[in-house]
Order: sequence, then C-alpha cells, then structure tokens
Amino acid sequence: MQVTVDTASLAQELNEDYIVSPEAIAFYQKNGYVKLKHVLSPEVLRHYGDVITKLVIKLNTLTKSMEERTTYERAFLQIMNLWREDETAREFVFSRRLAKIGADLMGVDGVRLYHDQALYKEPSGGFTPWHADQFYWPLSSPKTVTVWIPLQDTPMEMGPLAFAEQSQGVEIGRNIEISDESERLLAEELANQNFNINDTPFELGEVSYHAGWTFHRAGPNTSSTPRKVMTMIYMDKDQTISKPQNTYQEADWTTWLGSYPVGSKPESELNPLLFSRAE
Ligand SMILES: O=C(O)CCC(=O)C(=O)O
Repeated sequence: MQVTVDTASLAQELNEDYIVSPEAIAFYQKNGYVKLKHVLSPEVLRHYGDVITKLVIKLNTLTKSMEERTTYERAFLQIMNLWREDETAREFVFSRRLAKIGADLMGVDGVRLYHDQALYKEPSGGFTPWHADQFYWPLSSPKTVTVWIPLQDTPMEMGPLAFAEQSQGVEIGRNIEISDESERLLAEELANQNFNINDTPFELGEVSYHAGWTFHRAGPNTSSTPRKVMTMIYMDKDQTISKPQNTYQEADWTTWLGSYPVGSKPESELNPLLFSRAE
C-alpha cells in the first residue's frame, strides 16, 4: 500500500502558533531552559527527520573509528546550516512556530537565525561534556536560545540533553571550551554549588529550549540506534555583534555572521529574520 504524505499540511504545522504558557516562560526565565511537550507531531518529525538524516549521511566527513576520535568527535556527528543545502530542510529550520516560541521565552519582538545544526550521537557515541554555548559566539547580549529537537523518543540510554538549572547567570567556567576539562571542572563546580540537574528522557514531540549561557551536557548513547537531533540557534533580532574574544569566536564571526561589522545587528543573508511581531 502506498502511503501519501500531505506535505502542505506538514509545512503548515511548522508555521502555526504554539501557545507558550506563562508558567513555561517563567520557568525558562528562572532556570535558563525549559522542556515543552507536543510541540511537533510524529508526522512532521518523520517527514523532515528523514530529509535531515539523508543530509547528515551525505555531508558527514567524520569517518574515523570511535577509538581514534577525540572526546568531542565521539559525542556526535555535527552537520551545520542544513537550511542552505536543501529546500525541505530550509522549510523546517525556518519554522515560524519554533522561532516564535524562542521569542516568547526570551521576551523579545523577534528572532534571527544564528545557525542550525544536526547533532547525531551514534550508537556507542560518547558523552557531550558540560559547556555553555555562548563561549563560542561573538554576540553582545545573552538573549540567545537553542531549540533541541529529538527526532525520536529519547530515553536515558540514548543521551538526552541535561541542564544545570539557573546556571545561566553564574560566571563559572565561561571561558572553557567543550572538552574533558570542561566536563571535569564544571561537574565539580556545579556539584559544589548545589545546582539542580535536570537529566530526563524526551518523548516524541518534546523539545527543549536552553539559553546561550546555561550549562548543559548529554550522556553517551549506549543504545543500538542513533540519537538523531536537529537544533536551531536563535538570537534576539536586536542582538549586536561583539568583538571576538577567542579563536572560536573569530571563526564563528566569519562562518555564521559573514564577518558583518562589529557593533551592528547581524543582518547578513546568513542570519534571516525567522519571526517578528511587527509582521
Ligand atoms: O546534543 C548534544 O549532545 C549536545 C547539544 C548541545 O550542546 C547544544 O545543542 O547546545
């Protein structure tokens, strides 16, 4: 039997409003992350997930064995800016629904895309060390947020994303790149300072949003199937570019911001406006 997919209604779902409750907004503002259920349907996740998986397989260049890889390389296959590779992936990344949730949580009038990335933790893939993303980004305000979208149910053995609650405001380990050292130092410091850790499974359709300075990690994938995840990083549309503070920020400035002038809003074609209340 041939199953026909109504792609127009899937695309429509990606653009419909999701009502973010005041409690969810308050939770995000306080804790630096929130997990939201029933954000995307199984049909949308299957349809766009299949396209994203094909792109990951096509574009992946990391073919070393697990034993030969660094800790970072063991954590996941990382394929960036899929929206520039494929029209269907672009439709997903440009989801107004997902972008508006980001704006609602941050309490801003609109969001631009910083970049997207697929993060596929392979079976036997390692843990993702504790880190905060904004260490890598030459952006002046903390109003940045990543939506983390598992493309399947994600039980503990697959390595769901875990968050240190309320860690977005503390200045510990902000100058550490993602590494064995960040894992060791931050695990110790977060435990010393009694941060509550949310490390729980994700059901299909559930997604998380975490702020750029919130510390997060993920366990290894000990299951026999890949942990497939798509992410988009949004920034407040009034965000401005800051002078790069490290070599990673230098590289990000060139790659994801098109070397747009420091001090200006990131308005190059690389950073499309995905949601604006003015429209
Ligand atoms: O998927 C992972 O294991 C890590 C994800 C992450 O660090 C992020 O999306 O900022």
